[in-house]
Amino acid sequence: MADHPSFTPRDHKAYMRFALSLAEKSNPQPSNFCVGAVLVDEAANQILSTGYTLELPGNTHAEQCCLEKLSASEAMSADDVGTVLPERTVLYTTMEPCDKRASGNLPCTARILNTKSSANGGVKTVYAGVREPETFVGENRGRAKLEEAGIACVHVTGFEKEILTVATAGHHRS
Ligand code: HJL
Ligand code: ZN
Repeated sequence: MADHPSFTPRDHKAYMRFALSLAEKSNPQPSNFCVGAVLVDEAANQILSTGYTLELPGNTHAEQCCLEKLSASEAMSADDVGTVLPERTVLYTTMEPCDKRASGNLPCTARILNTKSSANGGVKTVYAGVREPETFVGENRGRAKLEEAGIACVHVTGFEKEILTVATAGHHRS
């Protein structure tokens, strides 16, 4: 497993700051947001996986990279990644998971919901740093869908300005 930094248990701001440092690694584009994400076993206080926008080949999102890197490391299909998630798995992401993608690719909300059907119940809580700006797909219903399915969504405050600056670094300014 990759070497990950360690933080005080449930220090949400420290994990969010780490997610932001990952977002900064993403190559800015005019057509998406640069986002960072961290998948954590909250009971063991262990980082399971990390990801940032366009980290994996193709048009990939931060949360998608987190899940796909973990499934790849376990030599399993991305569809089955829920089966390796511990009981208290939580996801930190600088921007709330997408529910619609201009590209038509599978949204990250659907990927997260897909983990629910596994024995341990998949991702339990999503900690997000900002709502998604309405730039590309209008209002994001991801958070509402996650909450309707029993996945808690928590806003980690204090990084909004930095997160949005990093997220929109490749956007054309008018
Ligand atoms: C989140 C990401 C990322 C976005 N959102 N939570 N994580 N890039 O890694 C949301 C935005 C989509 C556009 C374009 N961005 O990315 O709505 O080309 O980037 O599929 O809708 O869609 P594609
Ligand atoms: Zn996404």
